[in-house]
Amino acid sequence: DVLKFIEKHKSDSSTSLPSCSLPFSTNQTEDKILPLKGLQKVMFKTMQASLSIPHFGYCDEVDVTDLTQLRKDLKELCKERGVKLSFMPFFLKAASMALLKYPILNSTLDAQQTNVIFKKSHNIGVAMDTKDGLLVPNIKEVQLKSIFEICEELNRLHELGMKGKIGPTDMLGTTFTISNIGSIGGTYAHPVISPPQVAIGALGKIQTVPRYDSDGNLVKVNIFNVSWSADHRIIDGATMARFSNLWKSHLENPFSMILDLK
Ligand code: CAO
Repeated sequence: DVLKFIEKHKSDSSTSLPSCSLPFSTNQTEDKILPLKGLQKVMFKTMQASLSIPHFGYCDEVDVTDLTQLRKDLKELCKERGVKLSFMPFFLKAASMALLKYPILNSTLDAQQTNVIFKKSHNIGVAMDTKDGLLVPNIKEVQLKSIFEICEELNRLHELGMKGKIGPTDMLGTTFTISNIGSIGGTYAHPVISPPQVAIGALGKIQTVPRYDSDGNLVKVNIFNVSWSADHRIIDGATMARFSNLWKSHLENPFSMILDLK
């Protein structure tokens, strides 16, 4: 479907703005009917297919106070090397490191739904709000990439997305997805799994809030909320929670990631 869409899309300029983003004026006198096409049609079909998956939801709060400082320190270095460092490369690398320990979250069900295929590559999809609407290109082999390489790849995809030029190679073979809806706003989400993947995480907005530290002192921290959805037919809640705990601990103690960075 994605391939067909991309082919059609090249010659179909009417898909350049998704109809869910079209503004209406207050003096609109009639209902407006727009056919579902292009990306929206693909989204309709994929999301329809995801209805057959029993979603298990799991949410938590992640303290990124130290990561905020680390990113600030590294941002200039990345700028000197020509790339913009956001939080995403850390979120993606931490996910890949946790997937190595809990590979069932990076698996797919075969077409007959009788075998679980543990994927060797961590091709992590990044939900992107692009010129054409929602697209989910992936960063390939995240398990083999440095944070800088992930950052470069994310910059490349983001630039293509802004120009409406993401191609099929960047869209195919996704094994796990992260949706950073927090860059737009919001706290919690209920992300929808895109089959044949079995898990997805949605990240909320990073906010500065008061919390108690381990000594009972009120401190100012930067937190965001994560909402995971997993396919409960093959992933149990405890596995999801353990994966999330590991991912969270990498982000809350970003220096600990260095030990296992490839
Ligand atoms: N909370 C607060 N700030 C955030 C944030 C969050 N969760 N995520 C990113 N930011 C910040 C970034 O750090 C950056 O700050 P600076 O300008 O100070 O560097 C700024 O917001 C802009 O970030 P960005 O959007 O350019 O880059 P990114 O790598 O963080 O995110 C992308 C890239 C593609 C994920 C994002 O642009 C996007 O499209 N998000 C929407 C995803 C979406 O639509 N999900 C829903 C899918 S289901 O329909």
